[in-house]
Amino acid sequence: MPKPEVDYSLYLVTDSTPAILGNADICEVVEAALKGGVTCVQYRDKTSDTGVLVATGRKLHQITQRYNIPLLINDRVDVALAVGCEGVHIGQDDLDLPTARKILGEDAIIGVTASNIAEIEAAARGGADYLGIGTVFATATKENTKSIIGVEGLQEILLKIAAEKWPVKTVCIGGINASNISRVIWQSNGKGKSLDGVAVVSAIMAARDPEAASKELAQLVKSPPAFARSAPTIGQQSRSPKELLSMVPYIIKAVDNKKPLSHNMTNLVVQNFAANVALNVGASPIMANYGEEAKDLASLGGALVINMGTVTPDGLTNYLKALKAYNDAGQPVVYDPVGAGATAVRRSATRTILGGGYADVIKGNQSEILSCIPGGPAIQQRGVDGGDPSGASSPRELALATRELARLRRCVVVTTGKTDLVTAGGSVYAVDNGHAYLGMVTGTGCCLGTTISAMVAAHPNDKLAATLAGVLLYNIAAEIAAERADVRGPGTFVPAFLDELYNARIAAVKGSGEDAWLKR
Ligand code: 3NM
Repeated sequence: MPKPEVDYSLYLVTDSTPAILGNADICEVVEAALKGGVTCVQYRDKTSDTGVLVATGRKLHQITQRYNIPLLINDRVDVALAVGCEGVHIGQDDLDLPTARKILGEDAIIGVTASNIAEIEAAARGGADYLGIGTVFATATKENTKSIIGVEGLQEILLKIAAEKWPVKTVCIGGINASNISRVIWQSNGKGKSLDGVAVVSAIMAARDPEAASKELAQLVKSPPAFARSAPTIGQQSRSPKELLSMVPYIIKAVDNKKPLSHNMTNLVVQNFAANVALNVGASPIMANYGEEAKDLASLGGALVINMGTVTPDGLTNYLKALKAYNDAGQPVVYDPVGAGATAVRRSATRTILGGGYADVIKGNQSEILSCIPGGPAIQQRGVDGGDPSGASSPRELALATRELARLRRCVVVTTGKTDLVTAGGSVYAVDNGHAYLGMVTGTGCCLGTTISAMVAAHPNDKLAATLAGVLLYNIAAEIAAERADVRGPGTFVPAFLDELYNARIAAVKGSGEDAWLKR
């Protein structure tokens, strides 16, 4: 007879320490959690004597049986046998998987903690029923966690399991709570392999009302996060350039109509220029780097630009707050990983930001985009400009890398350069417009992010078309400006560029002159 299917979707791991359980009774908390909707329970107690473990395990098993939910024991195969429960969960330092299987038999559920590909492979090949993958986020609940893998690490592991077609189930653990559970499930959902569940300790065991906390988590496990409503979908990923181009004037007009907020968290160098660009493409700019303001601003229906131009520890905290506020409100975020390949601090900040929330659009130069790909080539960028990094790719490799990042992140990616590349994970669209002056004036790369934010805010249901509209408007306005008789170099180019952003918008609104610039 095949083993019964286990529902791992909301997996409770208990904790008996005063810091988590407080004065509560473990059996009462577990019963409340079962009422609230947890689907699997692991009794984890690292300190009690064997007699207490067996006695408590038996009590817990009586309760879980009433709810027809499996009970697993952490570490202790002997305790699981004595309790007669459904299985065990073993860590890398516990009894090995083959021995545990031999003792408990084929029908037992055996889960294994694993945090890297080698551990995953050994456990999957060794016949584990499920893997506990972690530590996803830093947590105070477990001492000596080996590595924080983030959502990117989780994605890498799931991609490997999908590629190898290992039939093992997967649950992630570490720092998961109501604020991030839907996002982690949605973002880690890779090609062909999504998580089977999420394990939590403190989010339920330390909750004042464990039943309500479990109910909320069980609901969140089933609901996609707010930002997923308008994330690029398969059907949107590959369309003819003609179809996308025909939408450009419409999207520019929508910005003019809606005057969406463009909330920029950007560096001091470009604030003034970014505000002027936002105004001239028809958006309403605000330069607000303080994360506490983001919740109010996110409710105004605009988009956020996180430009990592001058990253500091405080700045990073502010970015994360704002990212969460916009994600929760389902409003778009454009992330510009400025200088991501330049220093260890920026590489780490990039991981933290991409692991800390969802960016609808990631825009950067070649080095920056390559630095955003987990396990991607080691890039050494010289400064924040796009020029000639070591590890430079061929155009084809760059297009593939751009698409890979879009697929991994389930977002739109723009790689800027002489030719700009835009993709949502399907076709990669190349935009050859623009002018060399754009590379001779500070802030022009950053202000493309501002322009895109206006477009995606005004046209949120098709972020690929909106992003492409922003890239085209920006580059073609630059070309027209550079050709003007009054422009004699980069200095006179700047005011002319602002003029032409404005003129292109007005032409789109009036329905005149569209062809002239769309022909470019
Ligand atoms: N195992 P919380 S992290 C029990 O990484 C456990 O393997 C982990 O607690 C691992 O949900 C962890 O309160 C504790 O963050 C998770």
